[in-house]
Amino acid sequence: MAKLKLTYFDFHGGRGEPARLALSVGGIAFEDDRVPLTDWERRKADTLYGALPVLEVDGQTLAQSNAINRYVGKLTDLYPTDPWQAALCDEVMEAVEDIINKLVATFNLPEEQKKAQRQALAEGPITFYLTRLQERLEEHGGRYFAADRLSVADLKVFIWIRQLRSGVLDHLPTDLPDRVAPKLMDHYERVKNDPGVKAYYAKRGVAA
Ligand SMILES: N[C@@H](CCC(=O)N[C@@H](CS)C(=O)NCC(=O)O)C(=O)O
Repeated sequence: MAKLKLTYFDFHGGRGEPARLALSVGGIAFEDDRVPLTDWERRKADTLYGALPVLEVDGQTLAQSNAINRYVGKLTDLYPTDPWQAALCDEVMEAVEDIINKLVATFNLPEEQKKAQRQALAEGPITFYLTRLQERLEEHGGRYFAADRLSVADLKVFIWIRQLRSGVLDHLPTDLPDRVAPKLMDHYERVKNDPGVKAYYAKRGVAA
């Protein structure tokens, strides 16, 4: 088995968390390199595109979160082998990237502007993406986003919704997913109660 090192920030969530979670759920050993935010400026120049996550595989580097998710999904049997189901899995992961990018654009705004833009995002694009993801879930059987079984797409949606509900993003109502996408919340609970997901959070001493 290749030697894996996954580097990402030292918090529970974000673009690197699905791969960390997938490797843990799949029982694949990896070096979990968690970068404190205070070290980032020093380490940024050493990364391929000046951003995290990055995955090292036997000393070779892979960047871009969804490329990493697909790769670790294949290692852990959390990525569909059927080409169409794999494409559905990809679609959902890219959709989550789109909405994450809209949120990231608010991170460094002055407080009043951030508040206004986040409120507008909550009423517009976030509600829209939650609704559309819920529709896609239902179109594909209602349990999982692809191949009727857990995949990296489910983990990525779960982690995004976990972040929305956590309150770490100021000015976003934490009950928004529950209000606008109840069936997506059933999916959230399904993923949260997966034994591998539960074990991951229990080991880190945080609520799933
Ligand atoms: N398209 C990239 C985006 C990576 C990215 O922007 N990562 C953020 C953390 S989620 C980052 O490294 N931010 C710090 C910086 O840009 O200096 C991916 O999907 O991996």
